[in-house]
Amino acid sequence: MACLSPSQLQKNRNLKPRVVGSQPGAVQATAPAVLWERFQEDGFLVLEGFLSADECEAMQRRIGEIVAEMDVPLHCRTEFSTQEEEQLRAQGSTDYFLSSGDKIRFFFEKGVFDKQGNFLVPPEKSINKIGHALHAHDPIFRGVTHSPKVQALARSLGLQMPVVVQSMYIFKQPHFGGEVTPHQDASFLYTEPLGRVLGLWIALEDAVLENGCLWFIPGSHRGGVSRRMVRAPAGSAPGTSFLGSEPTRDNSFFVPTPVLRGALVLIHGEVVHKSERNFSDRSRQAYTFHLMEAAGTVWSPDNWLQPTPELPFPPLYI
Ligand code: AKG
Repeated sequence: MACLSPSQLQKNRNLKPRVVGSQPGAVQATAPAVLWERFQEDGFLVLEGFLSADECEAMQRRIGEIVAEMDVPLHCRTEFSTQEEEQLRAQGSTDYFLSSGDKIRFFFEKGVFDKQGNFLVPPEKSINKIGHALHAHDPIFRGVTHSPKVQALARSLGLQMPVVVQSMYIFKQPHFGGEVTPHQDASFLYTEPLGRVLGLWIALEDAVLENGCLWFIPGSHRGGVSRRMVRAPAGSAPGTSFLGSEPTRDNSFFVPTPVLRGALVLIHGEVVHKSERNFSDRSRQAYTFHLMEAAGTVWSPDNWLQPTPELPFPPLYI
């Protein structure tokens, strides 16, 4: 597995993010070839004005309802003190994560529960993300994921048989929404050949430096994958392990990518990206999902996320 050399990274340093469109509707007017070229060059592409404020609002309203009804298993709310109990908790949390691929599940920020499992902050302010199958189970999120706009975009990028592999609603809570450390999505969503996974990340609120916008290393999608998260044999702890490691990368290689509410950011499966902790008093909510071009692609059986009989990866074009 290859990763970028310092000289390759150095070449990328001064590239600026490319932004297409600044008004709602601008994206549709953009020539597909231009989109594709920019995306190929940088490994990411900002499409401002992809969704309207009303479309963003509808998703946020729906998430409010889902959170109001959420059921949080005890092992995700309790901090145990003995080593045995801690192991049980860790195993329970691992199972909760590993079996979340075809469900709607809730994942929390650190330190939001007391020892008894009570919320120390209001529940709706404690969630880090909801994953990993909103696109399959909720009509609003299914509607956005399979919308004519998204399908048209996928077609314009030349995708023949895209399938939806996962979705996440990311909260980036005010004041303590955690950082997302530098990574490549293909570390978790590995395919052969590489280059078949595409993230679509939609800003439901303005995402700026202060509330933890995305940062990218332009061009870093050309260097292969530096580590992979693989599933351990069933029943073993901790459930997953890493092959390889994430190299230390100079912060100056990253380009901040602030966007307005409604922007869609296309993320190549191998581009290195991150987001900082949100220290501001504004949240930075986003809905993101990943597509795989299924034509001629093998989804790694070692990935933590696997299609299930209940939820095979649904085709995007329906
Ligand atoms: C991803 O979806 O791969 C991300 O890294 C998202 C990070 C974020 O929303 O802060």
